[in-house]
Amino acid sequence: MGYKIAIAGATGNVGREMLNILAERGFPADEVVALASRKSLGTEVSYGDRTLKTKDLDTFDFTGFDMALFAIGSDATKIYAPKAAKAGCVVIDNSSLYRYDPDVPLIVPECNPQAIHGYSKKNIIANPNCSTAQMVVALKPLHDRAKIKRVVVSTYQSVSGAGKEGMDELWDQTKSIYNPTHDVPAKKFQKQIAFNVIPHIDVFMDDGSTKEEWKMVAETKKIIDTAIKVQATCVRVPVFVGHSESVNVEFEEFLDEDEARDILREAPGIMVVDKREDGGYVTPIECVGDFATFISRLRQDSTVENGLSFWCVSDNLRKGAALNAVQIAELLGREVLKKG
Ligand code: 11C
Repeated sequence: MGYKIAIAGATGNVGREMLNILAERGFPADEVVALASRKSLGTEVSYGDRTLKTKDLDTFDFTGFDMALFAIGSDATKIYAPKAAKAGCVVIDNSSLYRYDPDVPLIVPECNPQAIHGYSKKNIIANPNCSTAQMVVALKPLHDRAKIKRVVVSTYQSVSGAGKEGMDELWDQTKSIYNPTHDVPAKKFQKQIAFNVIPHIDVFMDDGSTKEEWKMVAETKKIIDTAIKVQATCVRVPVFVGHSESVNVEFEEFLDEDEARDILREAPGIMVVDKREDGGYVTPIECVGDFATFISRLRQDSTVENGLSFWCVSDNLRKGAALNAVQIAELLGREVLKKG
């Protein structure tokens, strides 16, 4: 017997990837239901070689469902996640609503799988922000070996992180540059994104950082170790899919770059592509559709006592969202629900 699983937000960028990944990984599901808001009702979505017609999230009864993967944003999650959880269905939520709730585990299966057992306090498990997910997969095995003191990260985040509207804005604006009669003003983003970069993602906080930067700090602490200090600068770039990060790490103990490379080669979820030659590194366009987080440009940072720098790239709709959610569902099945 397999699982009954619902996908809330099945017509969005992340919801569609959730369905693709459940099918690709052969998730043991007896029943998969695609849920959407009333305005997308009846839209057809692919699940492997099948087509599912979306049902109304608003009236859906989660009773008898084992799990629900949510990709609907915080406002709708606030309404529907408690309803599903109360019906006995474990919610794996991609929004930021529950990530910092002490009664909700925030899980990246490669880093803190043991946290799964905390799911039962609210019947909810949180999925991290995309920029955090790919970074912690790389940091965790290095932290286990040499204890991280401080991380300085700059991100290069694709427009798909801002949903379909973000992708449309880059596409339309790029075309409009060649056709100046058809002006496409900034709407989803704060400034022109085509042929530009914008050092601003999410709202500003009182200390001058942005919420996206704050998330990287708070989530890294919750997933790996509260003692790790993180300084983040999050930047939107005109790339459709795939987030990149320049990561600088300071450790308690010395960690040689060759040993770090070997550790990362053995680490789950990581693919090291690090040749010191033209093209011997991974760029975002090459990671689209992949499950791995790619590490390149690993090198010693000799400006501090125990420092390393590296380049980290991953598909933000996959490891940064849908893949991690499906991995949590697999973990929950394996460790707790034990069906299938
Ligand atoms: C972006 N990281 O690239 C954001 C998208 O908290 O789940 C995901 C926001 C979140 O715009």
